[in-house]
Amino acid sequence: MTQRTLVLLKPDAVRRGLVGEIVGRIERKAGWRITALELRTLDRATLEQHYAEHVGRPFYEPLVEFMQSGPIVALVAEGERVIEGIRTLAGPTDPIAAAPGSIRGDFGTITRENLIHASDSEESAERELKLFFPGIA
Ligand code: FUP
Repeated sequence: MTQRTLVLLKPDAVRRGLVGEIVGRIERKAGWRITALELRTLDRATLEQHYAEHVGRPFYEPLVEFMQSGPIVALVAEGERVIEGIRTLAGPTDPIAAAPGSIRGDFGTITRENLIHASDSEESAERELKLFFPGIA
């Protein structure tokens, strides 16, 4: 089943020079393709929409601040079961709980700075692709 998903390489990944490393892991999966990619700085309005489900949680404000703290890389990946697949490459939200070999497990320590966002379902992917890449969705 071919799918499309939205990936964000968060400000910590860009600051630490891990863009090539993370994009490389996505590119090396057989048959997956990156069909859009851009370095950009996010505004608050976009982040409020993106993280709407987390409004009111204690980590929400620091998360929105952190996501505006520097440029991110937004990309679209396409391929066989890519939504589930990139979530597997990323690992669980808490990088200490994430297995070595996953992106968060290999490079992260604290939950807020967990390097990567990837859509978690077909519905989220559709919504997030429209938000970040309205031209292609
Ligand atoms: P994920 O789907 O793994 O990206 O994680 P969530 O959608 O649950 O959370 C989105 C982001 O909120 C995480 F990537 C990091 C941040 N977060 C915290 O800072 N603290 C928490 O306790 C949970 C999430």
